[in-house]
Amino acid sequence: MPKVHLLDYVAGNIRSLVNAIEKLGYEVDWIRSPEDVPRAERLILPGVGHFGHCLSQLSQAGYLPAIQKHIDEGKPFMGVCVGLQALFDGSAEDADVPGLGVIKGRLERFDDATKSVPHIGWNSASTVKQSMYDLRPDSKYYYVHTYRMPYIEGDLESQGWTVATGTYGDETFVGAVAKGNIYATQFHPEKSGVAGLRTIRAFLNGEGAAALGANTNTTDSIASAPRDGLTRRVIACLDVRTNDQGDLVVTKGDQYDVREKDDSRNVRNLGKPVEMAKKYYQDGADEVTFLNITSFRDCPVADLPMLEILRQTSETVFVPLTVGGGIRDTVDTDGTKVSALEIATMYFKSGADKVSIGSDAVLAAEEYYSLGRNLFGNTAIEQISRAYGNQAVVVSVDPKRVYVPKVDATRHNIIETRFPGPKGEPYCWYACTIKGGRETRDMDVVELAQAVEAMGAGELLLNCIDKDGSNSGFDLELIAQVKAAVRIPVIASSGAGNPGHFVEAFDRTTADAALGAGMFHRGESTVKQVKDFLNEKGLLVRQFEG
Ligand code: 1PR
Repeated sequence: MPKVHLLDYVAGNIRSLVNAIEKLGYEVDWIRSPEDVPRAERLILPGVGHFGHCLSQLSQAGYLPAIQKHIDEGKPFMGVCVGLQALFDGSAEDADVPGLGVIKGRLERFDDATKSVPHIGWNSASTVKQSMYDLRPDSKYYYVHTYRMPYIEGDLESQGWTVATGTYGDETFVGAVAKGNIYATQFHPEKSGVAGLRTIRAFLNGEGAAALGANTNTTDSIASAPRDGLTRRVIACLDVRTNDQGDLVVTKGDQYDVREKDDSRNVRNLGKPVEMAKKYYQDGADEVTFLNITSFRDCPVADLPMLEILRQTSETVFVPLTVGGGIRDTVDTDGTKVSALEIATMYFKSGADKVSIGSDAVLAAEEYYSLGRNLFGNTAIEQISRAYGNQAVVVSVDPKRVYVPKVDATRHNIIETRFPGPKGEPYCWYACTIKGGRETRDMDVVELAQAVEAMGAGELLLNCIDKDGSNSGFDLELIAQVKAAVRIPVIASSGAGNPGHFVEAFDRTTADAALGAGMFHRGESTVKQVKDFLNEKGLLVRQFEG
């Protein structure tokens, strides 16, 4: 099997990259010291997390001269995400740490005045009438980043680079660059489905470099490329737990009750997690989320069944995988303390791209406010986002409505609702819950959202207990309240019953993504039908490439 060398320089969730390379028939060999670099024929520099952290690690370990030499010798080199950013002079993310300086320019932060940051989701990598590693104008690629290289027409081209761009809001940025033996992508090709595998293949087999710059029929100029190429994300969610027979099943509740309504009160069994995730990927899901809703309390941490589910799923599903449930400091069955960061690391090594934190986030937010909004770096959110980047940390929120008769009836952030309470109350606030909705806390959803954003969460998965399993549509009032409170992306969840509900979420709120569970599991609509309907209504979606 032909080999490709991957630089293993920093803790990162790069299992997916390995899986993608192996899927293409190549063997991964690890570079674990600068002395190993000269034996690499093709070298990939993956990168997740913080620019300064990655570059400092590379520099301290003595990698930078070795990488530079590899590049100077004309051997194939590919950088992914921070691996692309590393090629530039530097980044505003850490102004004190220099990049490799192979490309002139500095990265800047996306402007979050009118859009969510990080930029998360499927966007274009468009080139101007030029072939570039099999990137295609109609394909979409998965990006997740806060800093970007602004695209100035002609600038990089005048230095001999071929450039592919994406556009987010009114900002056009560098999505990929290539010259000679160098290819680098801001997006994650290993998470970009078939389109991503295609571009990795073009790097590995040398055809991308050979054809670089050849004439194609793509866009005339970047200015004429479609504006704002970010698609509406559709996420399939699988709630996983053991049933009464001890089997691991996908289940789905109504208002978080996952047992049958008949006398049996069995846990609803809707299918097998790995099979269902694969089906949703093939239907065009933009992401798949697994929530371990019982946390498998009596099992040694290293044997968590979710780890095996992730390992198997990530071998065939090349879109981002999120895993949630039980991510908190804990004590193992043998009495050993295990930190939330260690649990997250195990998940990342098994193929997860993001972890989702529920109960622990609420408790951490309570502490944040009780300590006068000060942070000490010790919460699970802070630790995991520091090590893996904000984009790797999702906070899953399980709020439920509390109705009040008048504006000053509570200290909480209220809304005036179009759906009054049982006694006609015209206002409500959303109380955060923990332990799968079993315990309600004196914290509202706005307080939680703002606290976890301050801690470094990269995204919110906004469930709603009142709506869960109802098939009656998302709680648009809740989504609007949370979106107005934070800058990070918000995933609308709970209540989806038909494709029209997804259109509503995107048309009537600024939700960044929308998630469905029961309607997909029960076969009422497929992910494809949802995306086709969004497309019909003029909302940009990623078309699945088989
Ligand atoms: O608290 O960090 O251990 O995380 C536990 C995780 O498990 C949380 O993300 C919490 O939301 C989830 N969870 C706990 N109990 C349940 C339950 O159902 N009994 N599931 C549960 C939450 C909610 C959604 C669901 C949407 C869409 N599931 O993810 O998929 O509501 O459903 P629908 O489209 O069918 O309406 P921790």
